[in-house]
Amino acid sequence: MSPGRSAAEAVPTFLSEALGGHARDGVKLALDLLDRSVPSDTVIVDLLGAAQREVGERWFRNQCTVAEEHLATGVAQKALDALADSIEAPPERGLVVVACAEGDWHALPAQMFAEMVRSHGFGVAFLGASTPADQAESLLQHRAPNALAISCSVPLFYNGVRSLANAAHRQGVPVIAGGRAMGTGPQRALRLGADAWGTGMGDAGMTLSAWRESPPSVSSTPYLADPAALELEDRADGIAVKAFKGLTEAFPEMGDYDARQLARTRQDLALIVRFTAAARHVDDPSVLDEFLEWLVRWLQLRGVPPLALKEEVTSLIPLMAPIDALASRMAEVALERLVG
Ligand code: B12
Repeated sequence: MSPGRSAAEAVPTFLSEALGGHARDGVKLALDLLDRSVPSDTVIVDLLGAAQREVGERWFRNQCTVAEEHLATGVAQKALDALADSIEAPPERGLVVVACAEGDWHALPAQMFAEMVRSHGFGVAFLGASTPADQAESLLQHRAPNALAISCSVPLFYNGVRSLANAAHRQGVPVIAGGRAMGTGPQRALRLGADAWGTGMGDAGMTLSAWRESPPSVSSTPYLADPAALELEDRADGIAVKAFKGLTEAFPEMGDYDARQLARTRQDLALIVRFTAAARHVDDPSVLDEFLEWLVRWLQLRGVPPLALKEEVTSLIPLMAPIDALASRMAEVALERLVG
């Protein structure tokens, strides 16, 4: 690697090594930055994190297959493990347990955060992907950490955040939540029962240090989801089947869809319902807006006109209304924004 290149500038080379299957070269590139005294947090965020986001964008744009994403993620994982082995962490002060919300398989972002926490002198127990709350609870009871850090990458797993937070609170452990799905402010995290929200080691590091000095008092009264939003989530597939039937009757041109397009439409309908329920769980319409923007882009990049999405949301609104009136209203407003 040329001398002086920053972590961000090294992303294209790292990605071409990773996608070319040259895992050792990718790992070496990350370790070289560390040798040049680039802080490990910077290597993690500006090299590995940025490379992963770029892979996600390419996958989204159909410029990279799922297989290539897995290949690149595997190299980023190896590089992260190598960095973790090379980081000289200060003596451990306290313990932080890091876990993904149940259902969420994005373990790598959680591990990136975990390694940064470790490099800042905390002991870390990293539980990996999708952690069931009851299993986490017995570990928390046994290890009595200073904090539980919950990572959530996709809003579909908000209930997993909530149940982990409730489990931690039953054991008197304070909770910080972060990750891509936790948004740009504390609202989502707090609505799910977390005591704090963070984006990275800057803000989260301060919270964890403060808690180590002076643990916050936590209430064991559980945060409960709105039953209507929970029911909506449970019935997403059934609602999607009904909406799909209505759409095929109203739009005979759907008869020209191939099997893949039909399956995708059914899947999208269920996802719209699930993301509406997710928005309800955190009382934040932007969860649904962001998802619909994502879906519009997804469909456009695959040659499906946005009109199809408008029809999909329109068909779902009356089916959601009897189960969760607030959700159906949220979808109406999101639809207005989408077409407006
Ligand atoms: C790799 C990957 C996967 C891998 C994960 C493997 C692994 N070991 O992690 C696999 C293949 C499992 C996967 C599956 C899916 N994925 Co995925 N995935 C990704 C990808 C490409 C990279 C993830 C990553 O490593 N990010 C890198 C880090 C840097 O991201 P980060 O979240 O910002 O994390 C940082 C901070 O947030 C912070 N942080 C993290 N946790 C915490 C916690 C606390 C407390 C704090 C304070 C901070 C903090 O530290 C991190 C380092 O800076 C992303 C793209 C992306 N933009 O992230 C998509 C992405 C997240 N996936 C996506 C999707 C849709 C899915 C699937 C639903 C696809 C499908 N149809 O099956 C499934 C869901 C599976 C499940 N049940 O979880 C979408 C989500 C879109 C949306 N609307 O929400 C994304 C954004 C891709 C895209 N461009 O559309 N995925």
